[in-house]
Amino acid sequence: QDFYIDAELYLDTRDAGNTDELSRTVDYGEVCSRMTEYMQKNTFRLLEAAAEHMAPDLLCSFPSLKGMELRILKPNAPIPYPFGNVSVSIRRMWHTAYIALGSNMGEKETYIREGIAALEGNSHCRVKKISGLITTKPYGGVVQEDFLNGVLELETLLSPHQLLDFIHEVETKAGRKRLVHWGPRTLDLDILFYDEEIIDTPQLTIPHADMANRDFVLEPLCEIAPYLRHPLTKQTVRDMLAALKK
Ligand code: PH2
Ligand code: MG
Ligand code: MG
Repeated sequence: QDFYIDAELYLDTRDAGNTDELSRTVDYGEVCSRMTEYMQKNTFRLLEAAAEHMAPDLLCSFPSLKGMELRILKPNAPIPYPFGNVSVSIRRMWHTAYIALGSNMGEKETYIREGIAALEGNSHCRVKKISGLITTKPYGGVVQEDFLNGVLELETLLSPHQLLDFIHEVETKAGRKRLVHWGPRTLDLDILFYDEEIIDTPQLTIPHADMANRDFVLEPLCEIAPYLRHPLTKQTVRDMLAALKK
């Protein structure tokens, strides 16, 4: 079948603009070759599926791409009426998320390091920064072992709910059993922030609702992102930590 593909690429062009060097930008010819190859090698029933799979392939193959709008058009769709094209258009971006890391059972550091490795092993995730790990007293009233805590910064193509499903999978693979609410755990991964998004669904609350009361979150977060602002209170992480210490 014939397809037309229309791709709008989002990237910082300033450097290429100033230097006039092709190596400082994305070569649109290479992008076209990759898209053509992708459509020849893969088969999908739906235009939706072709777009959904091709966008991350491109965003992972060209690291300076921050996002893209991708439209796949089918000029010869089997519709018994006169028409121009049918098309599906999607916009996919790299998003920045902060994830809290916690463990208070067994080899705590190993659980956390393996959790980080699992995130790094997902092609739709890139771990950008990892805080130091700190030992903390259990918070929340349950008598249990001390925790090891940290925070990481992640770039991801996953949506917030996809990211939540993925970190649950990683927790489960670390042998996490949900027995006591706020009880002992091999590995706990909590989404703190996802861009500036505000989400409140039964499954997921972003920003993390209790962050301002948790020094074991704010301390490591302040190490890697002190001037990050809470999208609701507009406070920086640094100010949240100072307020909590008071
Ligand atoms: N996590 C909890 C409950 N209490 N206390 C510490 N110190 N660290 C944690 O990660 C932690 C906790 C529930 O997620
Ligand atoms: Mg938690
Ligand atoms: Mg959790």
